[in-house]
Amino acid sequence: MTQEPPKVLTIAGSDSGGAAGLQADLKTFATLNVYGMSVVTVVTAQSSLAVTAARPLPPDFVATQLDAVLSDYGAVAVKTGFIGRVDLIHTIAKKLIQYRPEFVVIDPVLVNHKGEAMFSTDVTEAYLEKLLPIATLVTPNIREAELLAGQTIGSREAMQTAVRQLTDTGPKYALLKGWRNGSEIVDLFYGEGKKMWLSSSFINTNNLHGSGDTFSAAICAFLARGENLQTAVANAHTFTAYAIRDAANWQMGAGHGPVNNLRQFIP
Ligand code: PXL
Repeated sequence: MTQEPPKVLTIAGSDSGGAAGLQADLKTFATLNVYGMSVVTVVTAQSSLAVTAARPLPPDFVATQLDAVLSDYGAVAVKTGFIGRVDLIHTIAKKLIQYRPEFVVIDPVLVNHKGEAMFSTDVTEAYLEKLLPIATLVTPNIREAELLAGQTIGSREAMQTAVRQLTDTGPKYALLKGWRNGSEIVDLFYGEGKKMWLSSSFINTNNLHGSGDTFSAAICAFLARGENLQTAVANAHTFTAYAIRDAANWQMGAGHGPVNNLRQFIP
């Protein structure tokens, strides 16, 4: 008999193009041999070139989806992706408090791939007030951390200040991603007395759509498989670096294409 896979849930938007959002998460979960579930927050019409429309789902319907999966299957690890609305943030926070999954990874989707803020500041404030306090781990990129921490981040020292500040707002751990230092991309993991710098080579590519989603989904998968948080982050970092490198020269669409989150990976 095949052993039951560990269960993980993404609370995220749908990307009709399949590069980002819950599609990136479910592909990553499957590749890493965990059972993936998805609660949809928003449905987007999206290509590699643009998001042409986005329809948020009503908060009570998101709550009903969460009740359905968490009251029955349950999930060891849960991640949030694209939410973008204060009312949805409140609903999701309430349900996570009600069901208390062991690991909660908050990927605060606040900026687009050009680094521009996508939502008004009340969304950032709602993350700080409602979701970060119940997170095991928060995983902003540099621009998102700048919005959350209210300061610019342009050095290793500033990264250290930002992760300390982020963990002061509630999450046990913070992973700050994507500081470009010459030919290197530097990430910093911090929390509960642990600190780990991660680095990978800068790759000049158009194909990073869904790379952040893939990283946080992989962290959830490794956590659900029983790794400790630091190892889960390190494995997910390696998985994501390979996913980016593999797809660097792909031309899947005319624009900002996906990473290879289907690559077989044994840590
Ligand atoms: O990569 C962030 C992201 C997450 N979820 C959805 C998205 C995007 C970016 O395009 O559309 C649904």
